[in-house]
Amino acid sequence: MLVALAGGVGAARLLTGAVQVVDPAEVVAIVNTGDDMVLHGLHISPDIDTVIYTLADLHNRSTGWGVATESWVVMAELARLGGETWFHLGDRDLATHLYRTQRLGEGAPLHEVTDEIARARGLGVRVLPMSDDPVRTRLVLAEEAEGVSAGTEVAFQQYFVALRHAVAVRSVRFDGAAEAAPAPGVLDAIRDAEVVVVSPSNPVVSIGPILAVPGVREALAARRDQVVAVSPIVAGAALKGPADRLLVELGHESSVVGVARLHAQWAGTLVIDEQDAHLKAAVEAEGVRAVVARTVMSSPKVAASLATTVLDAAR
Ligand code: FO1
Repeated sequence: MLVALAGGVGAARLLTGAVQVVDPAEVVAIVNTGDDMVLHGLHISPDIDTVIYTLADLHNRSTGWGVATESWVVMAELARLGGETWFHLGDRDLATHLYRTQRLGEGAPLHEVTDEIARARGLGVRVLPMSDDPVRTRLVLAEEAEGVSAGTEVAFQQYFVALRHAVAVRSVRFDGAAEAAPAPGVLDAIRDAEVVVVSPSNPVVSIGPILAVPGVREALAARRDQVVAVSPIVAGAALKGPADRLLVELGHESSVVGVARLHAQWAGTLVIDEQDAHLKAAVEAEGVRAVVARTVMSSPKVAASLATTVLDAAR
């Protein structure tokens, strides 16, 4: 069984590679819910939806989130009413949030609703939220941005979308993490996995919340030789999003060595891109085995070979 700690786009790409080399029924994605929010009274789980839409081949390829061949009638009408339209919710995407909100309102836990949505979308992969309990990523700004003063704590989507993450961050916390329980099946999946891959997602705000759920770090550390991280940083930069800036702003190094340091306690191996091959020894000096491979998943074929590299690294 291949278990992936998953954030958004990078994780979804790797999972599309994994299902080419492993039976999808043998793949489990443990997904970040720190980005979740309630907007228009709807519970939105961006990373869960990105993973499910991508594995169902429904995703919008240019943005990485939301649904392809989308329409925006509701958003346009909402704008006419003077409603909030800063967070773009397409008509087909809205169905997901309506269904999820209805089921949660009926008392179904998030892992059950997520399983129903994944099955309805035809997935063989098991998609698990990291927790059924609310964990919300919140960031303190290090500088003023668009009228929001330095020192203000904002919710994740306000940082990522409203402020376009174009603002330095002073600190990040995962509100609710200490009181959260891993969703049913999360710790068992980590314990029984042939390999656990820490996906190439943002180490701070996509992988960080999953690690903050009590019990997860310990479960990973107990399987350290089977835990393989894939660096989201290539040649010092993030392929997409603010991972590189966030690492530096929070006092880490935006390099494969910095990523190795972050995961050294629970990941025995770090897969680094060929562009960082010259840093192999520096990564291994952190006590983490370095495996050099193509990690920029420019095609499903590259994603499949990366998944194979991850599996081989754990064997
Ligand atoms: N990201 C944006 O930059 N702008 C948006 O309007 C936006 C809407 C949106 C709607 C549903 C959804 O699942 C994701 C959406 N995202 C949007 C992406 C989202 O902020 C990110 O996927 C994650 O939260 C970070 O990976």
